[in-house]
Amino acid sequence: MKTLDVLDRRLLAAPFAAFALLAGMLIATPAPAATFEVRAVMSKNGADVYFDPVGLRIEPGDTVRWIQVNGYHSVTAYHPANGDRELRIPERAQPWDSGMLLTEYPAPGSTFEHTFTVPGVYDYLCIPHEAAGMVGRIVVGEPEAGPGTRAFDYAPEHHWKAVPKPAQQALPGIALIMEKGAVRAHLATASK
Ligand SMILES: [Cu+2]
Repeated sequence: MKTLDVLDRRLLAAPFAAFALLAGMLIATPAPAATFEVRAVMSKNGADVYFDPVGLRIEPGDTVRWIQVNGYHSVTAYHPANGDRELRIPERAQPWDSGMLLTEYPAPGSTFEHTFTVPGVYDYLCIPHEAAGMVGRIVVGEPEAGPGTRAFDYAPEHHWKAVPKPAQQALPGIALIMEKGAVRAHLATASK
């Protein structure tokens, strides 16, 4: 146990320095990373498709696990690498695309996970249902002034594929996400 040896020597030689070192280690220790679940749902009559919660606040290092409950969906970042879509995740962040999830939960192939390390706002979509407003938003740490905070079509010179109106309207406001932590999908709480 090399670390303990070092600490022992410090404790013998300089108790106050050792105390300061230990206190510093305790303060610097980040909260353990958490995993949050988001359900990808199609209503029984097939009319409604949504992610629930549709808005989520997490901390850097946390993971989101999407679960395909009914229907067939993807979990895809708004990013030019994904079908030339508008960049709506932090510039330094890696885009992701689950591809079509193959089965319904709990069968294998029904979940997708992504770990978020760069703070900021992340918008994502379901490729088959983007036009129906199946999108979600995740705030990692503090929102910062990245692409996800900007108005839609903020860079027309790129000729990115526009975010459809129903998708724009389905994305919850950043302030609401910061306040609530998790914003439930309206359709998830509707009685049908
Ligand atoms: Cu979908």
